[in-house]
Amino acid sequence: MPRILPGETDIYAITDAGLSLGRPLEEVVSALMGAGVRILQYREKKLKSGAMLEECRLLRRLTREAGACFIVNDHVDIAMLVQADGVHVGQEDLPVPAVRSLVGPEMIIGLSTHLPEQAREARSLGADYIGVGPIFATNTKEDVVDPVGYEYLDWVARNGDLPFVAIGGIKRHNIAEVARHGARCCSLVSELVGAPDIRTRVEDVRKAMREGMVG
Ligand code: 3NM
Repeated sequence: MPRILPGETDIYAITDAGLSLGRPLEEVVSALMGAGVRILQYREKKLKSGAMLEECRLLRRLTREAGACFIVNDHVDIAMLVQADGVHVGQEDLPVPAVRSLVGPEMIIGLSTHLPEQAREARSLGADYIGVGPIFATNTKEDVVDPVGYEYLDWVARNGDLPFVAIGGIKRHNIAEVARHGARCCSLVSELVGAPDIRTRVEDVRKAMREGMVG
């Protein structure tokens, strides 16, 4: 199973049923896989555990067929049950060392960070990569901290010692700038799952990101 980390690929997609224009999860994720997205995170807040488990089983199959990395948000138990490639936790979730003791050495652990102190701490805690955000304001995540802007991203790009993914309010129109500030992997939720034509949107986002990487 692929152990793909941010930095090894450009786009990191995250699911959100509420933003997917009423389309079934399978359709949304198949489109993302068809567009060549190589990391997919399952992030659903409103379902019961049993329903989440079923959805994760489906996504495990789709990502495996596509050779993509599959990460489950928050739910360590579900990640283990479906043999996901990784689990992603936030600062308020189960601490990374506790997650590591459950999942073993192989599973990828991602940690959301919002401050240099948190980024500095992440490696010693045992995280494999960090989320850096929210770069811009976003309505997608409840209880999100204030946008960190480019200041924190610049700091991580210069001083960070782990692979990182920029997240929060990233769109076609601003992703080139995010890349110019050092991001080599960006996570987008509403901009991808909310697109009427997901495949074309991924292509547009990639193209814009590459412009920022050379510019
Ligand atoms: N985590 P959109 S921001 C899931 O800063 C998530 O850690 C964030 O959604 C963080 O691309 C965020 O629609 C939501 O703005 C990003």
